[in-house]
Amino acid sequence: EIQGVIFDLDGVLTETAEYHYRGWQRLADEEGIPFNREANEAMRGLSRRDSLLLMLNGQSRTEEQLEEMMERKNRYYLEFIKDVSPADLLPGAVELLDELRAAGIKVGIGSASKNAQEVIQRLGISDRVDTISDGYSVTRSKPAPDLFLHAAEQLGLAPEHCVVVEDAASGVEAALAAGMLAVGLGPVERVGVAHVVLPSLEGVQWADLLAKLSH
Ligand code: B16
Ligand code: MG
Repeated sequence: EIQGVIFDLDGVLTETAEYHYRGWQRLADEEGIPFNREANEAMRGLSRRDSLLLMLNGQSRTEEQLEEMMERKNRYYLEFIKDVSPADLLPGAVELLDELRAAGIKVGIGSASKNAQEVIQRLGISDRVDTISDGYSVTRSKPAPDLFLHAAEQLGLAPEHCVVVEDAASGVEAALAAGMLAVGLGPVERVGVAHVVLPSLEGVQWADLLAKLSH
């Protein structure tokens, strides 16, 4: 029986995934590191540090240089999210959050981002979620299950009673490792190992989703 739904943030409730991409692209251009949208796909859901290490592709940098590059990318990202507002919620997101609330299903956020609190506040959905687990909550990031286990614990629910909604391969992997049901948003090449795959949350109704998850 499903008692809670844990949402990823970037790429699920809002399209900040695009801003992460632009931040990394700018950093890569400045550093003369080859990078493009396709390379960015592999970074979806990964922590800031893991994303940078992937981008560097084995090139060595001192810890100080890594810190500086992460900070620079984050500055670009913060610039992009300055204007985030409720209008930036993806289609279907608020409707589903409200439906879950009405159905007595608990709602958590499980985001690898250290900027999750700010984004959630800007989106105006703070009062629609019961708990937020973010980049500060655990040390091992996705694909480790820790972030979603943290969210489930905050909700007071056993993992098997939770569903995770994710747009990233690393996130779906984390959900499965946590022993939770997974809904993947996006192409099957990316999220195909999830129990249910949907293009987005647009038009998604809880009763339909629940039926699909129960198969
Ligand atoms: P920050 P999510 C993730 O958020 C993003 O998908 C990923 O692109 C980003 O690198 C990561 O957060 C860390 O974000 O640099 O803001 O701490 O998808 O788990 O909500
Ligand atoms: Mg995501």
